[in-house]
Amino acid sequence: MQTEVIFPLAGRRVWVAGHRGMVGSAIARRLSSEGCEVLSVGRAELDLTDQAATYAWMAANRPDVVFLAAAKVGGILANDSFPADFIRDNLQIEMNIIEGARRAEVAKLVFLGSSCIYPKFAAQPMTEDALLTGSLEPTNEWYAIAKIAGIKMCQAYRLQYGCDFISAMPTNLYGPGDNFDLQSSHVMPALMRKAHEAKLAGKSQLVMWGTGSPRREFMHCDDCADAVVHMAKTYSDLSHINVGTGEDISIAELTRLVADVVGFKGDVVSDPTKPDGTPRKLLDISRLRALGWSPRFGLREGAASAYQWYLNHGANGR
Ligand code: GFB
Repeated sequence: MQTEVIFPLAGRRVWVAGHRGMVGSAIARRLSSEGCEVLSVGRAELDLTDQAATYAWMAANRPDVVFLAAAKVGGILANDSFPADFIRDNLQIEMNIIEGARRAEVAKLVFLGSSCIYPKFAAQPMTEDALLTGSLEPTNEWYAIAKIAGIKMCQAYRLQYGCDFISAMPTNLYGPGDNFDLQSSHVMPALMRKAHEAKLAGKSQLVMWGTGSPRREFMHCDDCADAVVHMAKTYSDLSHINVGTGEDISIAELTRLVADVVGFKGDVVSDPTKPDGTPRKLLDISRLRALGWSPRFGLREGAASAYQWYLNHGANGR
């Protein structure tokens, strides 16, 4: 089903806030085929937690469209270890860019959140209506509250000012440009790096955090970028939209899949001192599918392409 394009991007000035991150760089790549001008600004030039500087940059550069992919992100250990950093930095970035977009008369803003906004024990798969119906997962409730605030800001700005600001809630993402630092990263890049280093070192064990029983949904960042660009062109309403693949896997099964992709033949051992987090985070993507979008990447194919990127760029590649 081909949905009507209500907001063409051709000829527009499009700012990807967070363009150097995994999702932001994927969105910038995806926009190259839209006939628009892609704007970007590095951290050295603009600190997005600085309100005055952010307003001034937006007033001077007048983007027509903003993809708000800039955020302080991290895996379960980073979120659990630095709650103040995650809630403060993300609230500041969102408030500065969303209010800055109103002041600069931005025609369309797409705010990117995360599937951790939903209650820890939400019914699975999680629909957009599950938001705020139960308590959050303690290891990342700080980040989750910041992202829920971003959704609410976009809704409030639509109601009070008529701003066409929409929200996309991606599931766990992976792919080129990911963070491979073993302390701050998410599970997919962490397992990939650990399996790779164990293979090279001839080690017989690969350490998996937690019990391995939690289930997660993994979406390639290029699929996510394609989905949020599609949303920018076809969606304008109050509700946020889930962005995922509609399929999940246990962490134990993921560990075996990554070991296989990497070619690590040893044993997997669990580290019970690390948290499991939410038992399951599978998104219902019916609303995204109703917009005429469906995922392209299969998990094994996506993991293999992410591993190839890691081999070409190393742990600190960008
Ligand atoms: O990807 P992850 O850090 O984030 O952890 P969440 C997912 C699951 O993988 C947890 C397990 O059960 C981890 O215990 N895991 C196993 C590992 N081995 C590892 C490892 O080596 N590293 C990591 N990091 N995990 C995040 C939120 O939750 O999801 C963020 O904290 C964000 O705010 C992100 O929302 C999308 O999926 O548990």
